[in-house]
Amino acid sequence: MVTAMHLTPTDLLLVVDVQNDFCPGGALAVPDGDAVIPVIHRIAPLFSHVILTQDWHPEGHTSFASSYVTRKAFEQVELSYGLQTLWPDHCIQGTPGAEFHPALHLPQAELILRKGFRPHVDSYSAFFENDHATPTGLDGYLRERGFHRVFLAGLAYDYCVHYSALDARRAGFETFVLRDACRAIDFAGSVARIQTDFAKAGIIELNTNQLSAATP
Ligand code: VGL
Ligand code: ZN
Repeated sequence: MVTAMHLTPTDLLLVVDVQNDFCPGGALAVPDGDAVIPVIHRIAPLFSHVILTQDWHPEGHTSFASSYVTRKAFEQVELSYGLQTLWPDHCIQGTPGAEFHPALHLPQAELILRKGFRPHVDSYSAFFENDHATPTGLDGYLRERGFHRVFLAGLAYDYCVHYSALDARRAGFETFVLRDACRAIDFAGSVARIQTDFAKAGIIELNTNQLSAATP
């Protein structure tokens, strides 16, 4: 059990998909999704570097149930790269649902990484699209910037945070999930399974009260 985590200047806060469509009232609302915002605002000043991700789909995206005649949201379909869950239309490029929640205030963010923009591939992870083959470029960016440890916050714990954390770890970064700075969709008991996956992968779950700023 980790008790206190001292941050260093090469630590990165990765804020995942805090967008209108994932917050209450949005097209794919995560229960209590906007509750992550004050938590993220409290911890962001402890980090020297912040990056945001933005789910960013074209209309008619292959992950939308509406793209199929006989399918409903939350069903699964077999695509060329494997099983894909179908979602209500969400985070369509240039629409209000795709914008960051208006209360999110992180002007210091150094990069906004958009993902899910290829019409035929979904991308939960900020590192690899759902075909597990197409890179987003984030791995190279983080490496070139000299970051060593990635701390994740945002939405949804069981989808984009989950897959981003696994890929960060696989890419060789020490990876931490800030549990109280995330909220989950949690259908079909996904949360309990993910906690086991994280432990197996060597990903550490922390609460934000365990973080402290780097001591100079
Ligand atoms: C997400 C489902 C579909 C997420 C994005 O941000 O967790 N989930 N697209
Ligand atoms: Zn999406």
